Amino acid sequence: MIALITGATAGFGKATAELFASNGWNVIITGRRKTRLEVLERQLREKYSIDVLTLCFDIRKADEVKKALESVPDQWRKVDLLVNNAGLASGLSSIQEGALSDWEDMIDTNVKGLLYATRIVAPWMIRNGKGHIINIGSIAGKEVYANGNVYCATKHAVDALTKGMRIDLLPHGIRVSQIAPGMAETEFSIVRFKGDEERAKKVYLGLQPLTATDIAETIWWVASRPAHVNINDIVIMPSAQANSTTAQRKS
Ligand code: NDP
Ligand code: 8X3
Repeated sequence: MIALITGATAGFGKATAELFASNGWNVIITGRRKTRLEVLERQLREKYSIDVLTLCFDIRKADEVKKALESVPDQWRKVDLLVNNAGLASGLSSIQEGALSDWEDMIDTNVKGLLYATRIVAPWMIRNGKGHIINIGSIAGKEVYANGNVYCATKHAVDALTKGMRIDLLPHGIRVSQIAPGMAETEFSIVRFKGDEERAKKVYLGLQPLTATDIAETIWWVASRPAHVNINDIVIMPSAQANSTTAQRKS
């Protein structure tokens, strides 16, 4: 079995690559940070004796995505699972103050990047007569919160695209699922706040957030249902979080 996981250099993607590898899957891991990919490839090969293909590209760039994925040898095109995970939030600003570069980054990564990868891998799955695509959405794709405007819009787009993809790929026997997490402590907030680790830590202050492993296990569960079962959508939250704006924090 083969899983292609975008954004496998950190957080959910890395934990997912590890979990699938530990279950004997071969994995295609992608991201921009080449050294991290190489280290992960070595670790997975040594620890689990599986095969790993590393593809280093910027998912915002259609030509880079195309070049990398079209370089994939035939035996690797039998992808059973595509996890569209690469994504980010950049900044947390009102609509009147937001930076255009942040907006472009989020739209290009979370929406266009997901589309670029899907546009190439879905035809492989159609040719193989089977496949499963799991999109990583967010609670931000179900609700909108103050200053989350464009990030929330990109995740609402992932929500809509998941539903659309499910319809289009139905005749081809390809399952399409979404997992929409609430607060999870990864590099996500450090990226959102441009490397400000102190500010990032405050996001999770006084509560126990989800971990990357929680999400990897959810992805595993969704991917390992019997062939006649599709999990359309899962919203997964820390027990201390009720919705985007309501969390119970200990002082
Ligand atoms: P991390 O920041 O820990 O990981 C993000 C991953 O995405 C990295 O591997 C990064 O790789 C990759 N990525 C980002 N931009 C690009 C790019 N331009 N090209 C290629 N790869 C890219 O965050 P998470 O693991 O938390 O996030 C994973 C997904 O989950 C995202 O879609 C995020 O929106 C979503 N999510 C996160 C939540 C959270 O609270 N953490 C909650 C809900 C959803 P590299 O930098 O090496 O390119
Ligand atoms: C990440 C969760 O609440 O920061 O998608 O938008 S949130």
